[in-house]
Amino acid sequence: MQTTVTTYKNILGGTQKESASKDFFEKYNPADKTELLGKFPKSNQKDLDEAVGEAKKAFEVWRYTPAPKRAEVLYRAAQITLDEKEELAQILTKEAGKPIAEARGEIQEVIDTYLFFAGEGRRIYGLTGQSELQNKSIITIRQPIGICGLISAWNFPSAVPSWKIAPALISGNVVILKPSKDAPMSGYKLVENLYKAGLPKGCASVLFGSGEFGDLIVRHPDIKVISITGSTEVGKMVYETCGRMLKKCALELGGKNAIIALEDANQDLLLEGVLWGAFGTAGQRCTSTSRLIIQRSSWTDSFLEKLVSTAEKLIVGNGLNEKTQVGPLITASHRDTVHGFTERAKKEGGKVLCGGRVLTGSEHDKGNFYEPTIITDIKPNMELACSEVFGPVLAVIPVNNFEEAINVANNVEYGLSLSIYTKDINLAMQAADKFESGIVYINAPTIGAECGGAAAFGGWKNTGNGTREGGVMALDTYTQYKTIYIDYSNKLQRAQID
Ligand code: UN1
Repeated sequence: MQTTVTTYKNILGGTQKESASKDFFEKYNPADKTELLGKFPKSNQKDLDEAVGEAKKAFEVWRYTPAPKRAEVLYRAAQITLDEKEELAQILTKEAGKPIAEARGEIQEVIDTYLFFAGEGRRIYGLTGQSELQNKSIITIRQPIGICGLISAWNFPSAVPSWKIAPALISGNVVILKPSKDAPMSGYKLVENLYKAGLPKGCASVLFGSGEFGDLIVRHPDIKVISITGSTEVGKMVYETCGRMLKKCALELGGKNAIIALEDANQDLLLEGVLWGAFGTAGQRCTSTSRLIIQRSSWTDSFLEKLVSTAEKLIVGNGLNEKTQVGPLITASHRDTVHGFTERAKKEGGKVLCGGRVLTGSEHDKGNFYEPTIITDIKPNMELACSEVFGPVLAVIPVNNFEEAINVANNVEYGLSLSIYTKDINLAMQAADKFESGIVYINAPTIGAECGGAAAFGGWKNTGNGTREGGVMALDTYTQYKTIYIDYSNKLQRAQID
């Protein structure tokens, strides 16, 4: 029985503030629709203008704070996040539904992200080069851009905002975060903890709202950088607006990721990898494995049987239960969308090996649960082979050989994460070369990207616009170059002009 419901405020420039709209939206637990998790403000233009005003003032201080000092805030935030890891993981599971072990992993990702970008505070390297003239130097430095509008998705409501916040702040920018209305609390906690860690007032705001409010952020003339994780459809609209306004824009959009299983694959490893890639987070990752492209071989049938029998045993339920392996889908309407894909796949000739139904009965009636689903005999041009489902539905596409497997893997509009299971190093490396994707895995599933150093995260084709989160490359979104010529010849020198 629900007793008290928390009514949240925005964090506007460092202090809690009600929205000028005085209006709210409600957020329920996807595993238990009777549990109202909180009421959140529906922010409007007035709130945004106020947050921008605070951000502008803060930027003038933060941009001139030495980056190693800025880093200290991230180090402290990492420690606070570690101290509160369990509490934050519980909040995450309640709002996004993912099993608690996955939620703990996601909070660890926040910690790792803060630690990595704090380290960058002692680097943020530019470049020095050679001048065409004597007694002249050229150095190029990176400088912050200003106010960054960060719009995040519900499926990674802690890690993904941290991928945006950390590189933005370490580079000297200030941020306004709009968490997804379907998982608003984790983003709020992130910013709250940054303030606990000593972030100067105004450097970060959290404004709650829906997609329409996100659009106000994208259109605000004083917000100079937009980073959004969401659907390809929304990303295209955002990019159009940013294009017109000449804003920097980072897009992390849809995926249709695949594992290729060659006939020499280690079957035990493959089995685990496919199950985790397809059904981890109930398939609600932009990196989820939604296609298994399997080379026809003597073991294909027995492997699929084993895959099915293991998938059928996965425990689907409330993520707070330590035994749960697959949580709910985020909303009932999203579950209906997922179910629509399986229904249409059946009509197109797909053969359902397991799942394909909305889960009902006892605990399952309370939430948006869907059976882990495996559908085989999917042809490369069918809807299930091409469209992003964002749910626990795996399309099995049998192929005859390596070349066909590569062609099928690339035969989609998206290009986020592709994987190959083989013991043949030559074929593994040829696949890595030919895959049309930003991320490649060899003998590991398509999920589980890291955030540090070389681990650039992002996709090719309709998955994005070429920007990257994670890795040092993330700094490209949040910095602009400035080239400084120093002429110490004491005379007017002219470079070659003919
Ligand atoms: C996402 O689904 O938007 O690689 C990000 C992974 C996670 C990130 C997914 N670390 O699966």
